Amino acid sequence: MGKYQILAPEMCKMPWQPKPDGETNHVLWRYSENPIIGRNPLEGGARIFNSAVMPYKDVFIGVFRGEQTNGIPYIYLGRSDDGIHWSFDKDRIPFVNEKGEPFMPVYAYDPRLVKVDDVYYVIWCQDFYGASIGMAKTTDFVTFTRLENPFIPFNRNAVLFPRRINGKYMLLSRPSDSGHTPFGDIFLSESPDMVYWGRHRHVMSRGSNWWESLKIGGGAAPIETSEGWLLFYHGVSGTCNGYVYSIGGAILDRDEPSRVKYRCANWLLTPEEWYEERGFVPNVTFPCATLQDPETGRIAVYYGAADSYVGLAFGQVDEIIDYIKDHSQVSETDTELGIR
Ligand code: BMA
Repeated sequence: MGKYQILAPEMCKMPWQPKPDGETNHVLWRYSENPIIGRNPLEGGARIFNSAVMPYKDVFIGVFRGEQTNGIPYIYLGRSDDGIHWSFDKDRIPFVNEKGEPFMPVYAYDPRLVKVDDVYYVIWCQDFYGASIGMAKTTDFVTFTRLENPFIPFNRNAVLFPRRINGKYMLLSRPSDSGHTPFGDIFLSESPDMVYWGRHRHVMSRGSNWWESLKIGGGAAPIETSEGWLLFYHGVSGTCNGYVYSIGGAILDRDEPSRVKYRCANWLLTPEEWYEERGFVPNVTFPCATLQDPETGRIAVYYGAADSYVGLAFGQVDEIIDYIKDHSQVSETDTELGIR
């Protein structure tokens, strides 16, 4: 047993590679065979990135942002035995409405996949007369029924918690504008039924640190640990040559997750490799999912790279939490409840 416990279901197998010798600057280290998904991964799809995976039965399943060859993003279903080598359905996920009739979004990107109770929820960004959040549920990965859109425009980067807290579903989101938003902070909303959302709270604002000074947004579904909810998020810096997206880490209070207990002043991963620095949009590392094993404390982070590829990075829960705590810098707007 390690120092901190991951409070999540057991994982029978998960992708893993030990930390390379001499690795000093990273508590998240990259899989040596990255990127795990390259260009033109499916017919009619030029790039897959910013995607989310989960264990399902005895394999892995995932929802993948596929940029079609006409440039419009959509969500595709993928399956894998090992979490590394993926095969994709040829067709886009066929969303339906509650009557079972086809109900496809105009476009769909940056999907997250989270299981709460016995239901799998897909959450993404879509057009709702402006960019906002779309949601659907499935129990069998065959029928995907869309739910009411939780928020009016403009909003992005919605991330659901993997369990209810005090009986309520909890969703992080990042209110924004209609374009390549040059600002953004993370908020929390709760719902009794996944339809009506309210009791909104501020969680944390863009940081005083350079790498996350422009905007931030939720990344992977928070991981429950004995120390709090471990959140991997993205932080953006606006350089003279464009945005740079890095991966940050914070720990939220377990019962009141709008309170930030620790927030790492340093990035955990930033564009350094060719597949992160070079692509359709250079200098992007964008986390959307993790796999974690309570038994060994291993964590695998799936991230989009340069809006062109999917990368995989690994870490150990004890080392990640200690690093976040040792380099934590929290402000009053981080630690307070977040209501004014
Ligand atoms: C954000 C989102 C992400 C994308 C990133 C970098 O606004 O659109 O999908 O990875 O920009 O282009």
